[in-house]
Amino acid sequence: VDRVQGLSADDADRARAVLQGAERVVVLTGAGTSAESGVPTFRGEEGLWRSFRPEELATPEAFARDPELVWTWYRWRRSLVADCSPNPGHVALARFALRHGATTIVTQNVDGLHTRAAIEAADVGDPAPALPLELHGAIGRDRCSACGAVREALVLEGPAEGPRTIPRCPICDGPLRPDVVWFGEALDAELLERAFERARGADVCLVVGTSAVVQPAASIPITTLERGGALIEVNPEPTPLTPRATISLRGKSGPLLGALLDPA
Ligand code: BJW
Ligand code: ZN
Repeated sequence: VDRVQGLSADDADRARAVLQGAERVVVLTGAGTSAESGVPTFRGEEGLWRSFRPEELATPEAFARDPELVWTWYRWRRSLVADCSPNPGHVALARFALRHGATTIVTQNVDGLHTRAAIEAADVGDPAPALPLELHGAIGRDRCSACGAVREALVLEGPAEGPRTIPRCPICDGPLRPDVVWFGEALDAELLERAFERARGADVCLVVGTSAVVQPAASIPITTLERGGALIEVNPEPTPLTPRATISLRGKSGPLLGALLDPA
């Protein structure tokens, strides 16, 4: 297999041919896929964690120690995401998945933008083939840390700023938390198994906008490679996956995904 790095028209053409010709495609997306929608990424130049250390906020220990601080961060991010819309990258992925039967979108993102793109792209049709497996949960849902009940969050509960008590479970009065996966917490076993199963069976894994450092998600593309499939990476920066990529395209997901996935 060729290992080509750096963007040339040839690489993009080859990647397009591989994707359009593939029978089964698995797509793994990360925060970079939503960057052009205005959702900050986690790591890098303007990452969310330049001003907040991850271990201070995205862990069960942080929530136990200072739930107010953690909720303030998530409320800010919820209101931010509520003002964002799917970008051309989300739309191209959704349209491709609707058209190209055996495509599975697996996302680490919690922003719900793949789901919104799927519903918009399907119009009056069935969005199901373009709905993502959301490995790290959804920022728009609350989960009770005592009884586990999950509900859609009421985004506009009270003012965005200022001290507030943390929301309580309507069933058991336990403290609610965002329905996301923090460091040290297990991913949903059934979702994870489905993602790896699709990756094992895929002719190509398209990896978009992830730094590929958070496990176990970062191992999904390796599974496709080990089964003889191709790995195509779309990212403005190199990642730990880049040396193993069949084709590595350096650039932003919005324009690149349109070029790779839209019909001729
Ligand atoms: C663009 C772009 C543009 C910019 N276009 N691209 C094995 C080895 C080592 C460690 C571990 C291991 N297994 C587990 C661990 C520990 C840990 C881990 O991986 N740590 C590493 C960091 C070292 N993993 C876990 O703890 C996981 N749990 C687990 O394994 O549990 C085991 C267990 C089993 C049984 C019982 C109990 C436990 C859980 C991981 C949860 C991650 N959670 C977060 C927060 C979610 C909630 C929230 O959002 O608040 O998920 S962390 C954060 O990182 C978030 C993301 O989904 C995730 C990945 O980040 P992502 O998407 O890659 O974003 P960035 O910012 O890193 O990268 C953006 C990329 O976009 C960059 O590359 C840019 O260049 C690019 N880009 N603009 C395209 N326009
Ligand atoms: Zn409860």
